[in-house]
Amino acid sequence: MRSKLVLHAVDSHTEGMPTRVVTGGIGTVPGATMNDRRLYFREHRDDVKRLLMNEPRGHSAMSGAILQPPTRPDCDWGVLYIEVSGYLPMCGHGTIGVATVLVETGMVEVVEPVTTIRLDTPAGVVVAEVAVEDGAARAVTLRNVPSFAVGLDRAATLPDGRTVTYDLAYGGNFYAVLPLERLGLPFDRSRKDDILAAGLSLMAAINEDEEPVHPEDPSIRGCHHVQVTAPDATSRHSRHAMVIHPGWFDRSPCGTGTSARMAQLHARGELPLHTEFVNESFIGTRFTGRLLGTTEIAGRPAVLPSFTGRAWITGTAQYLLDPQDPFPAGFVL
Ligand code: PYC
Repeated sequence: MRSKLVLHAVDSHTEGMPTRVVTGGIGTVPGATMNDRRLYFREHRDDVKRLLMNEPRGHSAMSGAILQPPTRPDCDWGVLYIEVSGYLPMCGHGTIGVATVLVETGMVEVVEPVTTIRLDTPAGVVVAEVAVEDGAARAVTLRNVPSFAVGLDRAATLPDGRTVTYDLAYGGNFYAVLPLERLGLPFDRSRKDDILAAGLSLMAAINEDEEPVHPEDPSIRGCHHVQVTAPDATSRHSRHAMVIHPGWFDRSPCGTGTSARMAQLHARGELPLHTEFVNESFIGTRFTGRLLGTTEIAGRPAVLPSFTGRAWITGTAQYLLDPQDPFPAGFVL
């Protein structure tokens, strides 16, 4: 057995969505902040991301997180998020996977009934409160980064000439939110290919018209997620399909998407603070969220979201790269 590298990982899933948590083999990525490290990794180590996420070691909806020493003294661990599609500033399901792995492998001091872990992410500090019972992580509640509505009732013109209105909100990534029926489609998994195509064309139109940019960090930009809601979605219990660039669905209820959705509902006056909000994924799994308070981001009103979900460890692995492997960075079909 020969290998050019050995990457240690603990694989998990959060409410159906995988997170490959890389626990060793990368070293400390250069950068004064986790966002600097995200940009460095994107520029210099993309082959490692592609090796771990693409086929044959991953698949077209693969997602992962790389553990790092924190860049700030008030955090326990740093996290970089990787996906088939790139490098997210923040990922909710991934962070729930990370917190579960940290507890269940003993990589943090485990305290029952609640272990609190402070995570240094490219989008800011995220606090994980892990409910622990007999050493097992039962559920994880995240206090996410400040989230805000960017605009309500914005209009985009699709390639077929139709104009569609949508809301745009930030919850660690930018999300377009709209009822699926506005795209002329039923909320039906048998129409998933049509839903993906429609979501991706709206995403392209949004980025072409007016690419969103985070007001405090211009490196966080672009709408790569479209949250299309089911006809029976309410401001207390929403069901959605999450279309993600370049063409896959989140299997989990999407933590940053849940945060953006709560910010959007709050901006519409439909979700008060401290009120339970259930967000359901395309496969029927759920996160339960609530807004803990308000704040400001670059002078605009923002909210402080939290949400709870569960993750399970599915395996441990050492990923290798044989020097003769014809696909050193994997491939996407
Ligand atoms: O849970 O935040 C999330 C997420 C983003 C993309 C996939 N999952």
